[in-house]
Amino acid sequence: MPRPNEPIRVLTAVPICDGHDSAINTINLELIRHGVEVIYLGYHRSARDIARAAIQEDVRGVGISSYNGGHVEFFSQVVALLREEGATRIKVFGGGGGTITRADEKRMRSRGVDRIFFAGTPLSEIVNYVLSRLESPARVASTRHRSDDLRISQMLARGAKSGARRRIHAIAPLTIGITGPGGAGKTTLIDELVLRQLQGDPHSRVAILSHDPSIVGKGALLGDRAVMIHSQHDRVFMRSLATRGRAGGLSESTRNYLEVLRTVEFESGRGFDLIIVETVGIGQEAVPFDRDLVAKTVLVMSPEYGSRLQLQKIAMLEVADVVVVNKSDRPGARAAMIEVGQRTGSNGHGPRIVSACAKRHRDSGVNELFWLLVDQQPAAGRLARPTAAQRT
Ligand code: B12
Repeated sequence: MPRPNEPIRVLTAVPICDGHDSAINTINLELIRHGVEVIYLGYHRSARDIARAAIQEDVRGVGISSYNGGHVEFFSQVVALLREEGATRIKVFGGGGGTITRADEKRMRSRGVDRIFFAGTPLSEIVNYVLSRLESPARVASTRHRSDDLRISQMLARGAKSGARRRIHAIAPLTIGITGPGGAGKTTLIDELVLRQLQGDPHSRVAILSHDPSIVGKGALLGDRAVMIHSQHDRVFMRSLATRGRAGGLSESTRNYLEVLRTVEFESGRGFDLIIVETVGIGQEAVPFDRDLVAKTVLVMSPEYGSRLQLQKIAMLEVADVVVVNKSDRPGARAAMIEVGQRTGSNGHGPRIVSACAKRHRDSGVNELFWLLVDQQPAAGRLARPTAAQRT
């Protein structure tokens, strides 16, 4: 579990059927300002999604903001699910203005909720609670009912400490590195790739390491989960990582974490089939993936990169295996495909170039990318083969 001197990580969310996210957005920013790493799951989230994400993210606390009622049951359910999975030390706290009464709070506390903040609470009181009450790592109670998620989380925590080498599966998972400037649609694209993998093979497992930048001298808002839909699936393990001052798009722990994920074994005897590493939004000069870190690299761009001259400066165009020009519905997307083709064709390296619109359901460009990545792998037997519909 996390070391005491590491930044405190908390997960925050708004319950299902509730879109009141204004309060939690304010609280997130205030916590980040005080050095906390906040994994924000977004609004309209089920208790199960929240509990699973909290365990996968190895957080010390879960903060819930609830306004539309049902809070006694909802908060209690999150506590119960965490306990069921063996993660009894993750504290559940939150608020909901005047919609949570003192009487409700009593009932919630009796069911294991750690703290409720009422309307008018100064933000400093919330920050003090998180910094003092969640100061120590959330150690895991000994239970025989540990979920795969909790087991993998513990493996990652041990792996980050020791950096020890481990036995890697005979069939190594396909590891794909996905990078590109902020706003190019990396996270949405990953979610769509995950969907295709899950649909293509009903037993396959996917892991995602997703990076977001730390704010200098402060915490970080790790918000990729809030954008993802398919990656909340039971067969997906996701860990959000803050860069913690490391330049280049990845974190100090990325390599160790990847090594650990490659060794994970499930009851079926299989490991992860696909591991996806997403960098922070990168600049022109960045080449985030060492050759030995991932098997394939994908650069995701939007058509709005500026002039042809700007393309000359993008270092990843020299080394990426595939370049995705995303947002193909935008004006200029066709011209961008031609310009990127001319730019990459001239360096003799020749990455595949794919035009995609990741936000579109069943997009043929995403199908093509998935097919390209999966089919070129020696271990493709264990990866989801593209269906006929996906190949079109
Ligand atoms: C702003 C607001 C909206 C905005 C939401 C904007 C947004 N993106 O969040 C809009 C206008 C969109 C909206 C819509 C609706 N709203 Co409205 N809304 C409010 C309002 C006025 C303020 C809530 C707020 O953000 N407060 C600001 C925060 C910072 O202050 P606070 O609530 O006091 O919270 C403090 C503590 O509780 C604590 N806290 C809160 N959350 C958390 C979380 C953590 C982790 C921690 C540590 C602490 C903490 O910290 C704060 C600091 O002091 C409340 C009424 C009210 N006065 O509470 C109604 C209210 C919540 N809304 C209500 C309703 C009914 C709706 C709608 C269903 C209306 C409709 N028929 O369409 C929709 C539903 C929207 C949806 N999709 O869910 C009702 C809910 C009634 C109920 N539960 O029985 C309320 C109570 C109004 C009322 N009196 O009827 N709403």
